[in-house]
Amino acid sequence: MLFAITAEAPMPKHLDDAAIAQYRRDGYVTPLTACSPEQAEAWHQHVLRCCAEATRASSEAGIRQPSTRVKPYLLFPWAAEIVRHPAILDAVEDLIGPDILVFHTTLWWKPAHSEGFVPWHQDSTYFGLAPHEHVTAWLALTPSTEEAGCVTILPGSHRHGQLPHADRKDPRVMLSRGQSVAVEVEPRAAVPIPLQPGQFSLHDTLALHASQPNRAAHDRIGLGISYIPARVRHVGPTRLSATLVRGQDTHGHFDLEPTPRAEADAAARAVHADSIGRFWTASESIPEMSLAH
Ligand SMILES: O=C(O)CCC(=O)C(=O)O
Repeated sequence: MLFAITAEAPMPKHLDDAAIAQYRRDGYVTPLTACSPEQAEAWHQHVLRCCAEATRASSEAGIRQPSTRVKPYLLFPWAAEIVRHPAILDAVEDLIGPDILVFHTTLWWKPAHSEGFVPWHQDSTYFGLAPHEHVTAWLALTPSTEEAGCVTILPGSHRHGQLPHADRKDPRVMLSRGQSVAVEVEPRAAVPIPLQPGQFSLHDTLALHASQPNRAAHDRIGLGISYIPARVRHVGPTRLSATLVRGQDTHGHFDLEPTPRAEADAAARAVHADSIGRFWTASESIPEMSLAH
């Protein structure tokens, strides 16, 4: 008797087939659970302890993104734990496979009753990565409701490919250069992504998304974590760094970053400064990247 040998798709670890199909079709999937509300609250307290002072000082100086809110997983062991959380990595693995790097992370902090907002944009615009397989996980540490200005997404927009972006000179824009997609977006087609603390969403790097000001009485705080499969490379001349969080890196497209051993100690600060320094250097050589987050 002859047997046909077929390669079976691996069993999903977190997402079911319907969720994977939704991600491929709509460019996002939500809500998913990473951890308990108590764990999210513990991380929230670390954010307040480690990042509040820099956030206040930067906001007074007109800096949109203080450095402790960019790649915090290189400075703080608690943030290194978040980006390695098994429930998040299981879901990401279901989409991009088992060899996973963290390329970037932004702590998105919208104070209560504040005017800051995020215009429609695609993450792909400012990362200079190819192919476009990067997945953003957005993890809520406080309630991210419509009133609090949760992330809103345009379903299916990832299928239009890379769209042109332009700088937007509006001080309320929370992206570092005020970048915004240069096409009209029909707001009625947009879908809000409310999340409770400990829940996360996943969106495709080409999916158009935005968020409104925080009209709620509480700060809206979450982390946008950029995961890439190890096969993805940076297209510019600058050699960038990234963190291997699962599997193996047999491609060597990035210098691998170490895990912080102590909170913002000298070694962690040096690694962090080197990593974000390279990122800004790279952004000067790639026109799209110059619109960096
Ligand atoms: O947190 C927000 O409001 C925006 C998040 C975002 O643009 C992202 O995670 O890519």
